[in-house]
Amino acid sequence: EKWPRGDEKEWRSALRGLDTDVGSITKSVVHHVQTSLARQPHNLDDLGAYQAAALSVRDNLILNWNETQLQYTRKAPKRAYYLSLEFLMGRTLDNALLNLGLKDEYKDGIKRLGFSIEDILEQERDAALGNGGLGRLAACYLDSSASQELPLWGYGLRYKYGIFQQLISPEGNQLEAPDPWLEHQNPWELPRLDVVYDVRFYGQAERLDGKGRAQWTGGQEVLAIAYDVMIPGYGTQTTNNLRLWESRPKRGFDLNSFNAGNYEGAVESSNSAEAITSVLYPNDHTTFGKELRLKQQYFWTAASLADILRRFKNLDKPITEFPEYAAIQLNDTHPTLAIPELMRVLIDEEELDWNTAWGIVTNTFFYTNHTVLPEALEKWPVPLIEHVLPRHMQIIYDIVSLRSFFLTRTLSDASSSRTSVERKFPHDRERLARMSLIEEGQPKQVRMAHLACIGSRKVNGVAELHSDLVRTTILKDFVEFEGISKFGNVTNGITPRRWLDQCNPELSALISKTLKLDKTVWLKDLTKLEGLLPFTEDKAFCKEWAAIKQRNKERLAHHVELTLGLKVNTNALFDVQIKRLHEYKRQTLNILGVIHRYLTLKNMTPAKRKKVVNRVVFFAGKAAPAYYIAKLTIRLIVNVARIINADPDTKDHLTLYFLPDYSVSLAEVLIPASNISQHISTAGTEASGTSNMKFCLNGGLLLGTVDGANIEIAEEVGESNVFFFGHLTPAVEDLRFQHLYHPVPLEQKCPALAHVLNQVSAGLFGDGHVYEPLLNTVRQGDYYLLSDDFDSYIAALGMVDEAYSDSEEWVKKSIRTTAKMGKFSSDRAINEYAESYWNIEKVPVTK
Ligand code: GL7
Repeated sequence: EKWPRGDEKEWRSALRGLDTDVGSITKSVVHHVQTSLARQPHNLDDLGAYQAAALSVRDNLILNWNETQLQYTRKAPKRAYYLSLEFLMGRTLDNALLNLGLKDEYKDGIKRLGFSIEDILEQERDAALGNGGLGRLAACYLDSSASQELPLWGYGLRYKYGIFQQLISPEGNQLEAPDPWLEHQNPWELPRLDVVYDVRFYGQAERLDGKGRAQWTGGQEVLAIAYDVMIPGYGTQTTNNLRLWESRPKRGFDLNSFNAGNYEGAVESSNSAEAITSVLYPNDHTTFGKELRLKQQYFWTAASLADILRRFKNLDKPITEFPEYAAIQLNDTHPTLAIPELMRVLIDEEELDWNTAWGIVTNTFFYTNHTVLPEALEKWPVPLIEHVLPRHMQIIYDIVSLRSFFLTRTLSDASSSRTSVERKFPHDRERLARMSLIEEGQPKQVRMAHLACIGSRKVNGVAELHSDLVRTTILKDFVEFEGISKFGNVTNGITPRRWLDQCNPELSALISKTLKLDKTVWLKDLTKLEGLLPFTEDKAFCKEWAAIKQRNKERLAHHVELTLGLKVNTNALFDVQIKRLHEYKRQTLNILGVIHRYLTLKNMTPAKRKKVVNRVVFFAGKAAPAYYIAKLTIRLIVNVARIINADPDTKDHLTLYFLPDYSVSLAEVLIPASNISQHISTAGTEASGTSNMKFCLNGGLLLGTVDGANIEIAEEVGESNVFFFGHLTPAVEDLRFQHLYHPVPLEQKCPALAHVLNQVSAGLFGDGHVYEPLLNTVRQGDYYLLSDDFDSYIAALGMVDEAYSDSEEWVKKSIRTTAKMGKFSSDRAINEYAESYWNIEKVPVTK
């Protein structure tokens, strides 16, 4: 077909970029005020100004997005797809301005219209489509993919309600309120009403022949509608795509029921279809086997695969070349149904034979494991899958029956070098049972990690220690079966754009000035920060470094005063622990340590107290709504704060805050303000952690256990700049064994901890009875080893005090820490995935 339609000259003169001088920007903002918002200058508030500014910025993103997608289509490179149930994006406007390089222009333009950019940025609601680290990691990877010019798309769900809003009752209980984040229009998404797929649930699957083919019919059909979110790269024109699916009823109305006078029945199908993408499950590290969650997982993987396959088919290549054009990353086991789903499409629709199909599948998928905690390893009851996805259960059984439980590394290998587990380990029945996709029991369950593992080309963990644990514990048998080379490591990373430049602009400016480098250089080659090392000897620089930290502390104090009405002492060490509430993360250890400090201070004379380092402790984080012990920990923190902050003897020396409703935006205020942050999980439980990286990048020191990425951070910054404590991973199992079979009374084992627990029981912080279930987790069994690590924890806190007292040396430690954080850029991580896993290359996009 002829292009363009109409007069080519007309098109050419009209098809050009937008002007981005300040004058044009004000014009464009006002244009959106008038047309998109239909509002008047005289009644325009900050929210309206934000929306108009966002729409104006979006115009720029769309043009880059169009150009990028055109290049991808023209050049037809291999692409990567990141399937994640969670994308914890936070706010977009500030990031878009930074990445487009238009921050100053918009600041001036907005000012000319009588608004301040800071106030406008505050109007934006967080896009909180995630629980914690796993979801935020996905967001950082999107930023890095576009910044590194890599052809990557994200696929997720467009939840109507993100992670719940956390409220704290006067008694200190967490309450959950919905997060209707789409209530005000979302300017950052483009509905693609033409990109629609049918997704089937339930019904019957009938086998057609001996070749494993079947026909799946009946049941319920639901529509998946695409919404695209533009992901701009920093300093590139590349603008990648995050495609989020919304569920809609296929027939908005069942006319038969309607005619029969059953109005409620007629709208019912629409209710249940829409429920699929209604709400993000708020559980972190736990799975519940709920039907709706299974439907979410299938709905999203089926729509995403259909979309990826349709794009591939436009290339007119034989289907066997699919893995040369698409690499699909499974972010944890949540999208594992993509494996049987691709088998279904290849066998039932493309009519391939089983081995060819399995060869394509095992060369397309990659699986990242994000945790070894048993309660987080997904298992789905066989009867549930049979009911909701009958065809997929057949395929899983076919895989189990060793049809394809083979080593098939490359397509050409598929027939030649196949080895079944049975053939490789004859007569080892226990091993077969351990490795099976189906766990025996009432009911039988499908082990999703096993399915993800055997269906993928490669598997990786998210930090060195964690990847070792994956290889030696949960997937050990698979390493022995398939060979070690399939099992790698990609240590997590964070984007320095959001987590340094945006959240800590003063520090960013100081770094640029000192390195004599434009930030566009070092923000994309973070190892350049090493150039700061010589400046630890530069007094003026150190002074400026410390002054910026101080101003960030004041900014946080200001925020607490605005939101909670409380005055924070900024003349103290700021100690921060912010993350999901979980027993393994041991916020309980922290609060018991605070109580210990309080009791110690109470016992001192005023003169002696004055010599102690003043400390302000911040906590923030959400507990899963059904996680009783975690909620009790919040309650204890809030009530300890209530008592301690009001005690005239100690309140100048020790105060404590629980900041409600932790979010990406709150992290952006907290992280730059910290002197020390706590990452104190029981050794071997925190796969990586990523906030540890964010704090250190902002010159906050780390107090932690020898766990996850803490270890690699210490390797980089030097052990003398971190505060390590606690038992090591290899000791954990033995200690747990001792707790069970040779328990030592707590009074004897750790008198200091026993005393603290007794004070809580005795009612020092309100009704002690309330806390018994929490205290008993320590007194009985102590699975997370608080009693083993308490003394060394308190000693480490003492070392922090001592180091902080030497303020000059402390600043040097802070600078050295930032300087050595280059490794933890998500640019490094995404390039590792691109090269060693997906085999994709950069696609530069130029105007
Ligand atoms: C997590 C890990 O707990 C966390 O340590 C890691 O940094 C993160 C990203 O890899 O993934 N695993 C997990 O199940 N959740 C995580 O945050 C929810």
